[in-house]
Amino acid sequence: MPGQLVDDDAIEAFARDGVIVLRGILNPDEVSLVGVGIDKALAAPSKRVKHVSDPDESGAFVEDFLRWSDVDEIKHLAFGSRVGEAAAALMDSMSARFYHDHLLVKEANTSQVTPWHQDQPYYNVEGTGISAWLPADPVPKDASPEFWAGSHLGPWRMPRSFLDKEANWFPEGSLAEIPNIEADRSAYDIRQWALQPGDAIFFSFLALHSAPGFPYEERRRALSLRYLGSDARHVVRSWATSPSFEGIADDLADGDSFDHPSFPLAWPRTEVS
Ligand SMILES: O=C(O)CCC(=O)C(=O)O
Repeated sequence: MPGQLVDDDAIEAFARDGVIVLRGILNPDEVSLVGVGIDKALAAPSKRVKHVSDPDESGAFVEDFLRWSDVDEIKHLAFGSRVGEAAAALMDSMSARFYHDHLLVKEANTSQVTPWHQDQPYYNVEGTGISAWLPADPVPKDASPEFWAGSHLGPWRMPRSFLDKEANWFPEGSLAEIPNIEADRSAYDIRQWALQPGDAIFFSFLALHSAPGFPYEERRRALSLRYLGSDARHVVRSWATSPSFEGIADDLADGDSFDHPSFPLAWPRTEVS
């Protein structure tokens, strides 16, 4: 039962805030899999890899996506750990279908911030979704992701490319812009936590979030595992989503559920090949 892992207070807090931290959700054997999986994936990057920092600035910010089918450690974390069960419980859903994994690595002394954004406007999803951000390395509070609590209840906001701020998804003017949160931080209920490997921040696909650069001598490797609630429905987009699921619109129509081999159930647990 999902309720055994996440109590009613946590479910209520997540519904209200759209973000919650769960400490020690990975078991001791799983903690090291996050870093091993990320390093394996980035040693042979996929065609989706993105370098999201200016080469003239210090450090580097690298992202890659959808590595669960070729990196066993990521597959185990996505489907075999308690993360999927907690995702279902927090979404108040009987199931959690795996959507994708997203690797986000800031090398030592990275100045590049992750700008404020919501995730769902980049996707092909209507309905409920949740991410679990799993650090492979200790993350001090001042370098950890930040979340505007309650923002998941507000409107969808304009997605833009991180570096050049281009509107590559929804057309200009079609969604509300993200407010300038940095200009008046005290006006927002911003949440941030120091993290250890094994912890996870769970956040709604619609929670506005950002992350500072990483001004430390160590790396900040993180894996976001993303899950869909039972009400999630496929939306056919006329643009390439991020990540893109090539050919998916040949199989799933607008409004279909994500019951498809690309999105296996993580909870209840099933055998995933
Ligand atoms: O790791 C980061 O810098 C930001 C995380 C993020 O945007 C996400 O996981 O959706």
